Amino acid sequence: MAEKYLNFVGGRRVPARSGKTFFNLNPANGEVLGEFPHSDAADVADAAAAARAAYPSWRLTPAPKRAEILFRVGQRIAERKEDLARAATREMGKILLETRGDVQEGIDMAYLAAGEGRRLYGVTTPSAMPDKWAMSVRVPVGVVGVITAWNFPFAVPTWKIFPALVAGNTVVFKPSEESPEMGHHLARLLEEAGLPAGVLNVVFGTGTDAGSPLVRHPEINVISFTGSNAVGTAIATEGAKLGKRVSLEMGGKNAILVMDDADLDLAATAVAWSAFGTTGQRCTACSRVIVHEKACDEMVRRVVARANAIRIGDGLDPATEMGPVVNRRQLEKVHTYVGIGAGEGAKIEAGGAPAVEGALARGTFYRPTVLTGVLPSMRVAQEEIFGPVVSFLRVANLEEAIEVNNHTPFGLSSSIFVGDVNRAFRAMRDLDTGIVYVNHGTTGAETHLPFGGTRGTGNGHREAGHTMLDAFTEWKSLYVDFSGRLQRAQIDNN
Ligand code: UN1
Repeated sequence: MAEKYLNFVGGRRVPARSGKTFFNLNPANGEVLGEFPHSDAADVADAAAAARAAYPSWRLTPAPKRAEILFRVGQRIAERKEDLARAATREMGKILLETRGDVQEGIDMAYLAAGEGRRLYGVTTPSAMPDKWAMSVRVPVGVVGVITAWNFPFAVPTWKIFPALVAGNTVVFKPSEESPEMGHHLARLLEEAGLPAGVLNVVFGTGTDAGSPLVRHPEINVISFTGSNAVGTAIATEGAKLGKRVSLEMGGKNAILVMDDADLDLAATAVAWSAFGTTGQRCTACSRVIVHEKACDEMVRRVVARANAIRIGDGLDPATEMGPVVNRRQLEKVHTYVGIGAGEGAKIEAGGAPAVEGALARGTFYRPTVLTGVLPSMRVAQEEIFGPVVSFLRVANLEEAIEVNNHTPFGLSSSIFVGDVNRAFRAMRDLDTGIVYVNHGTTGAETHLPFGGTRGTGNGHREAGHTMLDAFTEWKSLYVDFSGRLQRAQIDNN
């Protein structure tokens, strides 16, 4: 019997009003891990009402007190890191080494956001008038709707929920239906750390039935979303009509540039980690290698050797180096893209098929895949695949490499392997992505730097880092006139 989980609304655990449920499956073997409420608009309305009711007193709770809860959450996550990592591996597949990192990112974020409780800096500035004080402060926006993806089922929700909470907002959180258990654990940790009832509410379910009503609900002031471009664009459109603030974190088509003077061994290791880590299912995953023609054949040889050597299997097995793709639909999508690439003229140098031998047949596994002869305009070089597939594009020089990198609808992360410091700085300046790495792969952003991308990756917001509060606060300007007379700005002083 699968364990039954409930929504978390106003501090109580409740089923969906409809009584409907869905099952959470392990992508490594099809095992049923849990049964969760399949929520709809009625459940979202309950959660939004609870969040609204909790808002007035949470807003007025001193920020350092709000932060204390986050410090305690950070400690509790650290104590439970291994169990949390195992739960994440079971429900979404990536290997334990990486789910430990996912949980660690949540710990880092807890301490980072908690630190804001004693900062939350405003700005003071002189008034243009005598005997008058001027300053601006951050204030919470209200109720925040959080909708997240399954690939970082712990870290990414913390990037949104912790800053929203420390700033004084209350939250309704809809985790991905592919990773609901981690949403449950996060809520439990916050509850145990002393978060008052209603400040965080969780509704489980699908984007269509629970996510859309959350976006449309009038009590939800901000939507913070991580997921696909199609859904993010629909949320932005809906949010614009309703006058909501929408912060979007969407796809990537991230590239590693490899120049002719690069350390090719290091570059190949970084390509393999960035392309096949998390089974290629990171929004920061490397899906293109843009390589100088003099280094191309050698790079292909090295990356193909690494791809063929990767041990595929259940992420709970310490010997496994790459886990499954999250579900069958995604597996089919990945395979379809490889077919499209081959149809467009790319050569499959490694992988190119699901992995089905022995116990792998029970899960949704795909072989690490390397495509060569890819041209910038091909669909496999333009569209996000979100699987363990990397394409090689050959270029003549740095300028062409940068041009090719920037020629996609996305701009999340990019990287360059190069020895020459002048070329490194040119790349840092001209690569049009929100994150640029030098002599490092495209994944592994740290929580205390802004995270996000240009062009189709987002809508201008950056998560975490010193920008973490921007999506979740309004600026309020305050003027205090202590002259005892009416002073007319722009008139009396000119
Ligand atoms: C994501 O894939 O949605 O930079 C987030 C990284 C991780 C976060 C990835 N720290 O790869």
